[in-house]
Amino acid sequence: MDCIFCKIVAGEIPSNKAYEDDTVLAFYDLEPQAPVHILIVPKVHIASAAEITPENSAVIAHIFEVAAQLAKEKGLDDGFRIVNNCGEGAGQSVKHIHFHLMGGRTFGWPAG
Ligand code: DGP
Repeated sequence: MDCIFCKIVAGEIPSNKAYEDDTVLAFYDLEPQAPVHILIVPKVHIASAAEITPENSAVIAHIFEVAAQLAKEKGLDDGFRIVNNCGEGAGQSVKHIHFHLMGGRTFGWPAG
């Protein structure tokens, strides 16, 4: 499958890892939008948040546990943002579900 994040998970494309276990990989975003900007992905290929089902949602819950743990480890005590872009219209450029964990600055709402 021609999926860049599957290749990162497989180690075929290098990444700067922040966390890894049996089901999840977290690595630093190539184009950081905040002082801390980590992508958290399931190792299994799920194309987008629109593909979450009762059968695969356990790993999504686990991703949020990993996000909380990483936020603590990275000292994001003033707050952090978790973003998922779902679909091209929402700005999803890589079709392997991923959650942006961003912190170290203040954020606007709904954008910025
Ligand atoms: P999104 O636009 O939500 O699909 O976010 C995709 C993010 O993935 C974007 O912030 C840039 C990042 N990205 C794309 N290719 C690579 C890569 O090869 N390595 C890393 N570390 N990040 C990548």
